[in-house]
Amino acid sequence: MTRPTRRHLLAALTLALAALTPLAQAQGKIPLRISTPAVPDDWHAKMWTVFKDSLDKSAPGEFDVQINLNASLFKQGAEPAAMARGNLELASISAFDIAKLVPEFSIFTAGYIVRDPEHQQKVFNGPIGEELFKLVSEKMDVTPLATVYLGTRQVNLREPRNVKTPADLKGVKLRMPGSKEWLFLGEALGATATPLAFGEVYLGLKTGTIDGQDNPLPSVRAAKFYEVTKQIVLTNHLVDGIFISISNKSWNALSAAQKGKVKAAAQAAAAFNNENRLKEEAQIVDFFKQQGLQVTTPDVEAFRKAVQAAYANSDIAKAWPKGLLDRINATR
Ligand code: KDO
Repeated sequence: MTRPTRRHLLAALTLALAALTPLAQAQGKIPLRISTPAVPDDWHAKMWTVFKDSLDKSAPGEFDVQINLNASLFKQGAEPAAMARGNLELASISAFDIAKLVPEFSIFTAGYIVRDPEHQQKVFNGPIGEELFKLVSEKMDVTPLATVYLGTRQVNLREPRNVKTPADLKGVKLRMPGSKEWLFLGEALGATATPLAFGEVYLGLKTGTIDGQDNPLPSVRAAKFYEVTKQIVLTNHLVDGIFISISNKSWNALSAAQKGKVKAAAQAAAAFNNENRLKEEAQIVDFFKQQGLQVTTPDVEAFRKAVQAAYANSDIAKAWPKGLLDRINATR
């Protein structure tokens, strides 16, 4: 065997160093492809521009942030699989997306569990969030970076109806996104849950293939559902959250400094969304009234009782870790 020359050693060293350097970085900018079903005028769509601007400032020339709105890159709910396959780097995934692979997380798909936006931030930014996000990383191969307040979900009907209790929603074809946990929530509200992707809801309401839908009010405005509905029932049934998450493949390829910058950008984006959405929610009812919609208040306690009873007796709740509900309730 010949002795390795200085040149051989140098070449081997260069190769070893290249293996340690994130591949995309060696080739130029690191691509960060984002896919979301959000419509451009909604806060959780606009927040991605905040994310991009933040990274352009903290890491100029390092990342190529590509924002794809309106589910134009991947259809709603398909993002986690795309991230696991390496076709997508970032998305804002819902508790419902997570529950499919991490059943423990389904507790956050249940109505009337999280009390308000502040409670939501405390739960996810504390030990409960830490434990559950660890499970998410292990089981889904994505890392949650920030908790985004999507808003408090309300029922929105095509034709006005006197709705006081869940019994008053009997027979109403209420559109829900398409998964078992979403449909369970719709049924728990007393309606007949009908699965449909977000992008098809406007037409469904217009043509009458559905009688109503549920969403946070800023999204009802941004997606213009108020143009094709006549009533909002303030059920306050779900303080909804989505989680800015990055695929572990891209996360693990970043340097510690890059990780810090990407996480800070995600948190700035979430803060932008949360602040603006809360502000809008505080005064949005007037907007709908001006548009001619009836905004009514049901017997929220009757809804809470019925929904909580439906979950307590469900298979969904069997996956909730022992004591988690008490810990969530005790979080102040
Ligand atoms: C919806 O389809 O009703 C929903 O609100 C579900 C959320 O998890 C999220 O996907 C959201 O749509 C989209 O981002 C569009 O706002």
